[in-house]
Amino acid sequence: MPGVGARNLPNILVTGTPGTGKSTLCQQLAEAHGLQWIEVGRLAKESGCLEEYDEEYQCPVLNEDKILDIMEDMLSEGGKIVDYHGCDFFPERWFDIVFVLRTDNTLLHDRLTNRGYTGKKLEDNIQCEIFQTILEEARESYKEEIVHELPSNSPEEMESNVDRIGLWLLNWKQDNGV
Ligand code: DAT
Repeated sequence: MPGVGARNLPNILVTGTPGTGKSTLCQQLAEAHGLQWIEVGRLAKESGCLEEYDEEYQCPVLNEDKILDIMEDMLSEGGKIVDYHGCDFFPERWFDIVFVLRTDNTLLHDRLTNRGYTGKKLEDNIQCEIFQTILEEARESYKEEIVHELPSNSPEEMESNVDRIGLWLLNWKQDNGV
């Protein structure tokens, strides 16, 4: 059976609170498997999808309609690994599997402090992880069976996540005759 929308390769969504390791994981997977890594934050910046600065949340507001238009053609090809700290505004049909990275609060606090986050921005992101906001968002937005929580506390867990997703990709290719 061909994949959803007859894609030749699947699309993978990697989501989670900032600092949980999305970029690190996606970069390794892209290099190992020839997937195209789409960093939504970077793409939004480069393609003029960031609007006025939100003083409260200390980040620019994303024009969701505009970025979705830009991503549509890319995603319909398949073979993409999408990296973003949110997941509820993407069309459900885009993704074959969704991974939500999770990190212990104290470790995350250190990672975000090293990144220069302070004050409300730092506290909001830690709260986001404590309340598993992104995991809930993913479970509400996609079929439960395609949403997987992955611990991302140590280099060993990162390696195991890379291996696990690589194996899933191999199985997908076999199942779809690629
Ligand atoms: P994100 O893209 O989710 O914001 P990142 O990949 O930039 O996160 O990682 C943030 C920092 O934390 C970076 O210095 C790498 C480190 N890191 C990420 N995942 C890790 C892990 N599983 N073990 C150890 N360090 C990790």
